[in-house]
Amino acid sequence: MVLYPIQNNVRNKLDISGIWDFKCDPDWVGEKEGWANGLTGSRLMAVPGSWNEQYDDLFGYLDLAWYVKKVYVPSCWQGQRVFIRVGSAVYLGTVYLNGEKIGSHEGGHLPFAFEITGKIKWGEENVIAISVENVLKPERVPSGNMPGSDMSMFMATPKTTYDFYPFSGIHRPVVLYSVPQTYIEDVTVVTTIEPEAQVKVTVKLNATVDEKGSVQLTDGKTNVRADLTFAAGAAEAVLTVQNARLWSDKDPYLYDLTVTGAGDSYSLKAGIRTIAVDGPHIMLNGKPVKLNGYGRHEDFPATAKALNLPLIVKDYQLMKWTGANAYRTSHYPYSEEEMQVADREGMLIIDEIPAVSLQMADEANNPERLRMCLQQIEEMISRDKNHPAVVMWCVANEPMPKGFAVGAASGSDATKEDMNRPGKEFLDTEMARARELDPTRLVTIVTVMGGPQNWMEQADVVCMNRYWGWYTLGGQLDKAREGLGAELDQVWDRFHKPIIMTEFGADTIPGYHGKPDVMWTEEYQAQYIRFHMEEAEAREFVAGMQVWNFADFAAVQSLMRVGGINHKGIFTRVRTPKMAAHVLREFWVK
Ligand code: GCB
Repeated sequence: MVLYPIQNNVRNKLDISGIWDFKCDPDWVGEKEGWANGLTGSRLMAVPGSWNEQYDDLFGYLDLAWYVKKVYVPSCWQGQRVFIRVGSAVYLGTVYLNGEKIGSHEGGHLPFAFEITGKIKWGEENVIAISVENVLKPERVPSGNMPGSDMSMFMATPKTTYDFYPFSGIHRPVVLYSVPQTYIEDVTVVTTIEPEAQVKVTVKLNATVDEKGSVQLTDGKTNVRADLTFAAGAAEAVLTVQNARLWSDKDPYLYDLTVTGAGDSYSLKAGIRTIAVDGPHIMLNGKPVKLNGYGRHEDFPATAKALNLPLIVKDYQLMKWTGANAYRTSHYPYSEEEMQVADREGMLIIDEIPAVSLQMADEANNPERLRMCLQQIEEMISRDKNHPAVVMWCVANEPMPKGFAVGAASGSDATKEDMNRPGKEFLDTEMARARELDPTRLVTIVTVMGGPQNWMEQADVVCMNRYWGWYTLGGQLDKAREGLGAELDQVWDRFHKPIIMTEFGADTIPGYHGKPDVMWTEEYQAQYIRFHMEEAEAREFVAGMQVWNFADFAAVQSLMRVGGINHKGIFTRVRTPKMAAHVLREFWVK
């Protein structure tokens, strides 16, 4: 059901995004008053879009709202099963058809679909309503409105525990799609390259039937085909590809894979590649690769967190101009459309669930949060498992330890580690689940500066967010450089695993200059980036440098964030380069 909907000669797809009717429901009366049948006193709202950036009076609105649209379902779809699918609704979305509640989904940034076959009115308009609510709550992932949050000093309003604006609404397309009565529910593609390139395809039907089918891989020159014999709805085939052209960041070569069975057909792109670690290296197709690039956000004026196709193309152009070959989907899975672009353009993706800055000391809420994280891990992996671009699953960004202090150096001391055992259990459970679901990729968590080091023990790659020269030793670049070097060496000595610096950055107001190069100037950011790159180049075990952030982005309003913006971007929010972009080019465009 999570398979990306496609149009082919069997399946149908109708994108019903556009301008919808919209109304806020701060008193939660909509369901009782039948708003699912239509809204009175509504206003226009773009879907996809975040409501907060479309109207100023909705900027701070983080509550319940309704979207309504009337649509025909084409009568030629009769006889097929019809679904409604929402690409992302932050945080909780509930779908209604012709006034009847169909289903709800919790957790933003991941798709959900509900079958509506028996409920459609053929030959007339159907009323589709989607209510979305984004109340910040301590037990949610990510969390908000924490009583006495450790971070409250930084985060003024709204009360997130994380450093980006909690944009709300339907952020990705809403589509109707249809499939045959018996249909292909899931396809899993796993590739190996030794001793010969093989593509293993596992297919699941929605019904436990015995059927016949086939799988075909082609690039126009090579054609490999195998029969599929479904037993109780499941089948598997292994295709051996002679003289395979492998997928990599430098040559993102894709084949077309088509699966047929039980009268259904589904196609996707497949790249043949392997990913592993070996000592200090991350190995792509058996060769060391560095994951250089950025932490990013889905963020832009007016569109906020919504799918913005021209922006994706533009951002890829700019990332490539700086020489980047990788990024992390900080701090939530990005759109499916963007993951398709990553496959085609050869970006190496660290794919992250929305578990950003969970406060591990708040043990009362951890069981509920863990349940949500495990759901998000399952949904992310089932959505993205067939993208060759995705090489690593990240199951937490900066989980916050007990006794966390800003500016503290990374601690290896036993007391800190002991005190933080419940947090470690939480994170180990997440990593184990990700590995169980997908043993073919790397698994990691991203740690905060000053956190307990043993939290990183189970990660395949040590991913560290460090702010030497910003939150620690700000304005003292020489000392910061020493601190960074010493910490990198110590972490390597302890774990002997590849290290990626998944964040390092300095807030920089575009056009703000200074000599001497003081904090917030473009010169300071350029020097800060330069020393990090030099320290990394001197160490083989640094397997990637990912600057925080690719572009300035909307944060919450606080004393730390000028104009409500996190200014650590290498590009501004509207994508003009700062001086530091040229420094990155020196290191990455070779
Ligand atoms: C971090 C967080 C990121 C913030 C960044 C900052 O460590 O992971 O979400 O935006 O620091 O700029 O403070």
